[in-house]
Amino acid sequence: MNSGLLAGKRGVVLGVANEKSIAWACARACVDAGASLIFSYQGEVLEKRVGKLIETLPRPAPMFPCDVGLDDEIEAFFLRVEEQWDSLDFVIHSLAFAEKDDLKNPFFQTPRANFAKALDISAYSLVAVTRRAAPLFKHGGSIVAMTYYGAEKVVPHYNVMGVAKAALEMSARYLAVDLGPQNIRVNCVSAGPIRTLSASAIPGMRQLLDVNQRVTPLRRNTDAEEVARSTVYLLSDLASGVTGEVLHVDCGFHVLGLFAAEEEKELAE
Ligand code: NAD
Ligand code: IMJ
Repeated sequence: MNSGLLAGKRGVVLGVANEKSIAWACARACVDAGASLIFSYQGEVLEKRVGKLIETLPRPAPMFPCDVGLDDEIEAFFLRVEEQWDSLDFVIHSLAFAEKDDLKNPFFQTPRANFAKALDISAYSLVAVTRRAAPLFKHGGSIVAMTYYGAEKVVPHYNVMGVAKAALEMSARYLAVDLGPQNIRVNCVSAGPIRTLSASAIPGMRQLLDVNQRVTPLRRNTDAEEVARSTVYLLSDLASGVTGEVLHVDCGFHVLGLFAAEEEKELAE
């Protein structure tokens, strides 16, 4: 379907945990579009699971550990990438972390250490990874980071993750300016709510998805595959003039002021 858009390009995918991960949908779409990939995984628990998934791809792809909270692991990961390839074309950043309690309790209760960790893993990691990857982009490059509407407006329970995503989006803009002269583009994809591991234990997720599908302009929820196809676009030369952008792939939710569909129903009553 996207065949050829990424033909001959080499990319790194950060953030696959299981078959529902947005990173995994992106990986499949990238391979579909002709790219070669290297995967990272976080910790031994995920090694087996990510390994099994990679085996299902039509072409083999290496995977190496990378906890983005550790500079040494980022360094070791990119040394392994350099052993495989002499240049790189893209990076997909599809990871986030906040303590579970902080996605449940009121935002103002977030402890200092948890706030720092959420910002470190979810936002600073983009800066650290971009800095290490930049010298590998020998013919320009494209970086895409996953974000969410909770960066722009208050979403119940998103709390410190919203603050971290605001930092991620702004970091992407500063990185776009720093690296633009080297033809390295940095963009975000703001995905609508999708049932993944990171969204499963969230209080009220079922209701949110239910309301979301009734109120979005497209009258449905977003799926990981359409997020992946937009990611392929941003990674590809089709988006050669696009940097510092946040592309909403949320069935239009972000344009709403009031929930028009619900309003219509009430007005009709
Ligand atoms: P997921 O649980 O499948 O992916 C999250 C990933 O983050 C996991 O692979 C996990 O290993 C990784 N991770 C966490 N801490 C890490 C660390 N220290 N080092 C390395 N990796 C680490 O869930 P997902 O929904 O696919 O999330 C991917 C991205 O998409 C995240 O940035 C998330 O904020 C974003 N996003 C998700 C949704 C949604 O509704 N699911 C919506 C918009 C944006
Ligand atoms: C997460 C929390 C609260 C509300 C939420 C979400 N909504 C959505 C999400 C409405 C869509 C999912 N999302 C966009 C995320 O970025 C999730 C990040 C996340 C999830 C967890 C759960 C398990 C854990 N830590 C986490 N850290 C980050 O321990």
